[in-house]
Amino acid sequence: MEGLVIRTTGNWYRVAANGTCCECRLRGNYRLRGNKQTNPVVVGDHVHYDPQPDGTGVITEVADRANYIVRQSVKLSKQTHVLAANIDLLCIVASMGTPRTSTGFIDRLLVTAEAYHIPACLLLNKSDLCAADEEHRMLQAVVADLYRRVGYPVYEISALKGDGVDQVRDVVRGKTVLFSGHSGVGKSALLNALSSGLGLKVGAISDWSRKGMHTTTFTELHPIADLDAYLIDTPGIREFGLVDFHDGEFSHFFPEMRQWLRQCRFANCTHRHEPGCAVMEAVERGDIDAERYQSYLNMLESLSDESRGALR
Ligand SMILES: Nc1nc2c(ncn2[C@@H]2O[C@H](COP(=O)(O)OP(=O)(O)O)[C@@H](O)[C@H]2O)c(=O)[nH]1
Ligand SMILES: [Mg+2]
Ligand SMILES: [Zn+2]
Repeated sequence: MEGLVIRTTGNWYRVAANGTCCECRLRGNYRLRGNKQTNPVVVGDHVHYDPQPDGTGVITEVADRANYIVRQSVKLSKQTHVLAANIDLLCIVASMGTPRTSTGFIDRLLVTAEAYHIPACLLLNKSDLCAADEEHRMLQAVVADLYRRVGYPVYEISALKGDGVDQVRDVVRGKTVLFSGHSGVGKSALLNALSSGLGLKVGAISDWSRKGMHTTTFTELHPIADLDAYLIDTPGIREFGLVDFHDGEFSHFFPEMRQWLRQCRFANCTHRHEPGCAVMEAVERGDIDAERYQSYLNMLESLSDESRGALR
């Protein structure tokens, strides 16, 4: 049987096929691809499985992935954690209210999406709070403008009031979409607003889970028949480790930098301090946003920290 992995918990994989679900295990001698990945089967994987007499299944094959998105499972460890596979769109859910999402965090997710060739858009949720909060309103306007100028679609929405939800429905229609962002920004509330039948738990975040223990949380893919879509709700992400990156690459994952890269005096310019750097000149002219450039520098910095850590 062929099916789609919609949920993984420990050694069990829930596989959807022909409108039903089968709880599957991985064949005992299944060879892990590489040994750096902690999870061989993830949500979004297409698998082949053999039904067993007891109603469970045994996964015998995992189809090649069109793409996947990875994060580090533990900071500074070499192990990586694949979040999901075969994704058509990454929706970054952010909030300028509480909790406030930093542009640095948004940039890390965007760079990750660029690196894995996954189109991304930004959903600024909790827009209803703008009316009563001047700071929220100003911040949201600045952030929306920043990412629109880079070229990313930005939607200012309210999962609570339903504002902009129809627009998001059109964006996700027919796609497999990964929703990502910190705990508490409203991912589950948004998915519920997109599809009334879902009934996901909203706001049920206890203090200990905020501190990064993700033993009881899991990534789940929800088939939404009337949207012909698969929506993936992730547990809140605190850290997004930059894995599989090399120093010179980052600038290519900032769309607004790409056009200047070939004009730097040195072919191996890191755009930090080199004379004749076209990127730094573009920052000075305001053609590249200073905050985005700062994110770029921070990523270079944390990359070297992370690889130093991995060497220990
Ligand atoms: N004011 C406001 N609150 C929201 C909105 N969306 C979600 N919330 C609230 O934010 C909290 C976290 O929502 P939840 O969906 O659980 O966030 P998640 O951790 O990203 O899944 C809950 O108390 C929600 O009621 C919104 O658009 N406006
Ligand atoms: Mg949630
Ligand atoms: Zn340069």
